[in-house]
Amino acid sequence: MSAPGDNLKTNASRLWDTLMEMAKIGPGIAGGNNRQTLTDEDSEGRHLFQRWCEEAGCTMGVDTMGNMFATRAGEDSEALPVYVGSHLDTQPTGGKYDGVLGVLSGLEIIRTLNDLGIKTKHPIVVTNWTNEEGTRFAPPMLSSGVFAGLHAQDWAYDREDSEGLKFGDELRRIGWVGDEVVGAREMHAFFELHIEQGPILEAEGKDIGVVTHGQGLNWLQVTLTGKEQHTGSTPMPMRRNAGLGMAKVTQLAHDIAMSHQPKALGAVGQCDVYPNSRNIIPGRVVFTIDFRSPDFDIQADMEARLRAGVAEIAAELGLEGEVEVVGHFDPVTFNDDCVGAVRRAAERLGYSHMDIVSGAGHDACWINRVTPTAMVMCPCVDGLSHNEAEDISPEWAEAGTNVLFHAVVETAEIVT
Ligand code: HGY
Ligand code: MN
Ligand code: MN
Repeated sequence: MSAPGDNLKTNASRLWDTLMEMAKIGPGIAGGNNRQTLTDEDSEGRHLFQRWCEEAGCTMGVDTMGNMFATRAGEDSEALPVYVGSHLDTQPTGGKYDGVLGVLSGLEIIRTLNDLGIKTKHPIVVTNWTNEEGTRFAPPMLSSGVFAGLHAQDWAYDREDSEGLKFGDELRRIGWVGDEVVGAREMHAFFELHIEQGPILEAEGKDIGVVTHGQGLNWLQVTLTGKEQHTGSTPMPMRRNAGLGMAKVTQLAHDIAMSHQPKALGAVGQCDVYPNSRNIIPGRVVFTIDFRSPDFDIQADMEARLRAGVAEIAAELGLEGEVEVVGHFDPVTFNDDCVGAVRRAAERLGYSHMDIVSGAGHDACWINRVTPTAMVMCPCVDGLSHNEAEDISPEWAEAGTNVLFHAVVETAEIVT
């Protein structure tokens, strides 16, 4: 395949301005974003993205999970498109770049191809996957998971947020139920640019991460049920304290992850305590353990030990214990050819680069099941993400977008 000349670059200042425009929608309270999936702010961001894509001559398709597909036509209408994208939804205290860089860098590729009058054999499709974060509606990567056949749409539509609102109802409410059958689209390849969300690239002084693998993820939701009682007048031995159980299981999850260093991570990020009154012993707690590992066996061991530990702690404290898997995917190996295109692009463009395993989950982890897929990563300051202070340099955004541009265009095949 003809590789783009090393002089082919995207327009870094236009990309940066576009990122800053999108960041104005669903602003956080500390400089980041709160544009959670299926909120009015999400819809506003979608409309802005659609307007920009249509101004760039793309046609927009939307499927029944709200996934957005902006197509730039190719010269060969029979050729399957090369897809490029990520997600526009953010965490409640998210940054301006997590996901958003991957969508808007795809738009920048279209704009650059238009500027340069370059035609490609394969169409190119810029994609926004609905509900990558999974924070409002678990699991993460929900809609790319439905697209890749991992989840049924009906099951996804029934997912509820903490207020009991259903995914399908909220998608209808914001007016983004598309008419395309989800998963019907066929792809030639998929590429995703994403900030690393960890400290490795910055610490190693590398501008580009060539992502060869992705960690596996396991979200275990634990429900412990004891008895609401007066905190002041109930003798200690008589208590069935679900809050104490949560503390013990939280420590257990940490200890299990520490026993598999450096190939495991574990934490509790979300918990609900009922009735959450200062002078009532918690009668029920619901909390989620986020386990990660690049190793299948470690992932399985962590879940087994956690389940056994919950049973022991529940018995010790007189609680009922329940563990439900609310998010899961196995460790991922990305496609060699696509990874090679990313690596060649970094070399051709002269960017410092290294192979890396993605710590975070991404839509690419699911799309890799249905088409050859690879990811490009750029550093983020102090490795910080899922925090409003998430930050990247314009130079890192530029490097990541240029590498993505070359990998996508090489795969889409320039037609001279
Ligand atoms: O949880 C994740 O890894 C992703 O950021 N949703
Ligand atoms: Mn993300
Ligand atoms: Mn994220």
